Amino acid sequence: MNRSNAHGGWAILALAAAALAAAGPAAADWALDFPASATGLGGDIRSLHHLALIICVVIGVLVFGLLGYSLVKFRRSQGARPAKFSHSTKAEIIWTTIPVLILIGLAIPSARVLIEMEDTQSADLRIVVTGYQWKWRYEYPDHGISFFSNMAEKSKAAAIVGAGGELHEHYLRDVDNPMVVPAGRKVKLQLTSNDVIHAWWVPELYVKRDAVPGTINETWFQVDEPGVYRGQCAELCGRGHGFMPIVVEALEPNEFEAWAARSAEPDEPRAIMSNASADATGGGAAR
Ligand SMILES: [Cu+2]
Repeated sequence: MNRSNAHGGWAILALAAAALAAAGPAAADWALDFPASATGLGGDIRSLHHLALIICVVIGVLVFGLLGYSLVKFRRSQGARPAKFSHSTKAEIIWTTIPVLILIGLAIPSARVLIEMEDTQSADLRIVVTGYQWKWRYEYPDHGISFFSNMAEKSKAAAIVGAGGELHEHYLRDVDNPMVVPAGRKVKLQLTSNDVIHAWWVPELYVKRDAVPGTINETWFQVDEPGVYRGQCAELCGRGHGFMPIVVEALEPNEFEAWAARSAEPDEPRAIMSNASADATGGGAAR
């Protein structure tokens, strides 16, 4: 590269930096870190991530700092002479022991969290989640409730050019029938799929699990506070992948029981008792 080319390169870089700096509105939504957790276990997962990240950053700064320092301090132009030794038992013990201690320090909390994540026993409620192209079906076997969860009509209208829909606050993240769960109770999910691989993902619940045809995957969560938690399919599953959002509505346990009693009645539109009628309704509401 000749001199004028080099100058041209810097000018382009400076222009690009100026353009990036000017893109203020795009930077407004910029954020660091995972979302705050709505579940106790999610908080543990987040803390574990922070612990591992801090250890990695400290190691990275130390190693690259030492490397940079050595490169500058012991450069040939300063008359540095390389040492002649080829083995150092002391150094080998140190550089083996320290990483082993770090790994043990990480393995203990990791194993604790992993075991808890996989422990779906003694759940208070079981929900069977089935992925479809492109919607979800939620079944509550103990309550006789089963219904489809489609993207809300409002988002569908907004997704079609010329349909006159508005880009509202929860555009593409609204459903007609949310999954309803009791807050403060352990909810076990059994996930499967009717066609291709989908993934049920709600970031604030720290739950993301694949829904695979012919297989049942299990996971669980326990929401601390009543509220609405949103997510989406996280496995590229076809044309409508971006249009099968997830909404979890956590209610007080007594409100949940009331909802379940209401929904288990056959004339309630959101509750479909038999598979045959469920398929008919779901098919009609499909995109
Ligand atoms: Cu999907």
